[in-house]
Amino acid sequence: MAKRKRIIDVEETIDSSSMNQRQKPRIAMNSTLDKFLASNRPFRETTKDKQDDHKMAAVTSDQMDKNPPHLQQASASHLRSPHKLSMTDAEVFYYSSFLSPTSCTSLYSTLTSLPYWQRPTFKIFGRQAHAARLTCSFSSHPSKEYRYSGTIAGADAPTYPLPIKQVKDSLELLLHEKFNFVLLNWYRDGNDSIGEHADDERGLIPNGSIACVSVGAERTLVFRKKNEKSQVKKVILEAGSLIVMKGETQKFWKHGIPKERKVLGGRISLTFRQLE
Ligand SMILES: O=C(O)CCC(=O)C(=O)O
Repeated sequence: MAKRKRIIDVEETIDSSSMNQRQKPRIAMNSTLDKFLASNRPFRETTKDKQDDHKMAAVTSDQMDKNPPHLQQASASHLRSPHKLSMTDAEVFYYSSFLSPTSCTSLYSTLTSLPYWQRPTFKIFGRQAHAARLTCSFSSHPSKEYRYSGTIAGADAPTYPLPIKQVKDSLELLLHEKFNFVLLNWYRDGNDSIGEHADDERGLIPNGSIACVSVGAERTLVFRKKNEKSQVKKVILEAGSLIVMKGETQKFWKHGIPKERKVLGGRISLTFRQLE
């Protein structure tokens, strides 16, 4: 009998049963900013006969650019004082409400309609393996590629789709840093995940920042110290949150999103990077 080629999910490295001890940074929401953001018109208003966003046809970048979501540039004072996670040899900052709930909902819906999503395939120990999530990516330099985990991510479109460009602009304004690449991860439900890894690939600016914006369902980000595996830090990434990893964080820590089978909803992360 012919041997069937086994396609495996590569990224199931963390035991999600250890997830009950959640450590959630507590940061007060800025209601003024939130009200302001919430008052903005959502990108795609659902009409009565189109209630289910998931059934809507994919929109093109062109359509999207004509109707961008209104994301307020992050300038409120509370965004200037994020929560610094207590981790040795790391600089990780958490902003709980970078985007308002309304902006999150519309952005999530917009992003799921992008036509670029695919499930990357890796080769691990000679076997083909699918990533346990969907990805797409965009860059300020369309010819540049980002190589990670044995795969190559290039720009899926010549320019950033406008909603993503708006998030990037807001981030850059807030952080006083520039990003030239974004990798989007779509975890369709709690079965999707990313294994523990450090974003320390060649091609990234050494000790550059990585800024990750979350929309959709809450998921747990697990940090594990490389040389002391029992040192673990878990952070619940709320919808609309921003987490920024800076400095030598990638040198000393790995991070990943484990499977959490109780999570039924989807989540998308936009991970902005600095390529050389
Ligand atoms: O989805 C996330 O929050 C983490 C994504 C991540 O670790 C990565 O893209 O390298």
